[in-house]
Amino acid sequence: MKKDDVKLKKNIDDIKNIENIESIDIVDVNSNVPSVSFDSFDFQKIKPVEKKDVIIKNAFSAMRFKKKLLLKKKYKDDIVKERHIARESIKAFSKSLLKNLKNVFTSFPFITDIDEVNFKLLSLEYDVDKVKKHLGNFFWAYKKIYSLQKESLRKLSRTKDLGFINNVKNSFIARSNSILNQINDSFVFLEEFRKFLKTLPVLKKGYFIVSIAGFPNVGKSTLLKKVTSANPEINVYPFTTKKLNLGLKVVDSFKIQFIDTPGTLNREKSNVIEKKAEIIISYSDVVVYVFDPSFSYSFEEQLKLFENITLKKKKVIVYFSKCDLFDCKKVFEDKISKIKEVVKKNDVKVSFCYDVSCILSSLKDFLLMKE
Ligand SMILES: Nc1nc2c(ncn2[C@@H]2O[C@H](COP(=O)(O)OP(=O)(O)O)[C@@H](O)[C@H]2O)c(=O)[nH]1
Ligand SMILES: [Mg+2]
Repeated sequence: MKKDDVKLKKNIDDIKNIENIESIDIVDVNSNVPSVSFDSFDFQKIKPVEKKDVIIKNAFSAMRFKKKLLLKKKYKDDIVKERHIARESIKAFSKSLLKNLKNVFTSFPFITDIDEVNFKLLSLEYDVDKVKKHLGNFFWAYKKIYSLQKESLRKLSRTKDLGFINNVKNSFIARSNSILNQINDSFVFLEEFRKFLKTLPVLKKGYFIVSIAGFPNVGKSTLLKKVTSANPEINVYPFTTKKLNLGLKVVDSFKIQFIDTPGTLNREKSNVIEKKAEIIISYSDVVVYVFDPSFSYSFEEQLKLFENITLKKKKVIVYFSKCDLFDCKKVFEDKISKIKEVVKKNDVKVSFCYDVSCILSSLKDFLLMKE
């Protein structure tokens, strides 16, 4: 961790401690097969980043509400009344702002707390230093508004000057607004980043990673659905899976997380979606490679991608999909020898399956092999 990272993290931790914010809740899974040595941060739990104008609007309503209550009270004289109302208004306004700002930097994961798989995935699309800068901006605004509030309340502790009282209150509001204006870009950036984080798989410690790979539309998401209780998007259009869908399954004593990778094409220069699939495959204990007998991608193309995947030296289950529509054994009769040639050439362990029960029993065999 760089020096300023440590400082920022410490600052954020301090704030969490001071204000009794619940610490980040990480799924803890005990397992006898710890193939993954990390838990993912639960990206689904990050709270939405409200728009700056909404945060200001909320602060104004909190202030008005407070004022309404205070106006009903009796006061010794007008000065005491105005001073009290101004002080309480500042408190209500800043409390609302600070709560919203704090929500942001305490609900996002600290970048260095993100597991390495997801760190690599997010680095494909985001400049990590930029993310840190934007998160830091929220922390900066929090500190600024907090001290501005203290300073304003101090100024109002004894004064008897009505004009001064109003000035201090109005200038507090204007300066808070201007602080938030300075970080306007960070509101927009972090909300977009949050939506992106939601597409990352929440990996579980102690679970084997089994990725499902193959061309778009071959039936990867359908297979994930058949094997686990996950509910991925299934569509006739390729590239439906932009998200990395994850499904959990316990097979005897083996805890497995299946990850449905985005459609991988066979290009020399891969795009972000394909790079995501590559990262997941490189962390997989086993890869299920789906061959589609409808050949909307030719057998040769599918074989080439299969060959690329065998270069990663993972154990592979070759799964022939859509066998309810096609007589897969017949369709692949003269092709399976080509697949076997690739297997032999790259010296990988492979099992051939036409249904889900074969996939599960092959997985057990492969995972036992590992131990
Ligand atoms: N009949 C049949 N259709 C399938 C099967 N697997 C996938 N499909 C269909 O093929 C299309 C693409 O499937 P999908 O799982 O989204 O493919 P992905 O892009 O590889 O995830 C969808 O219309 C599915 O309903 C299968 O085993 N049998
Ligand atoms: Mg899919």
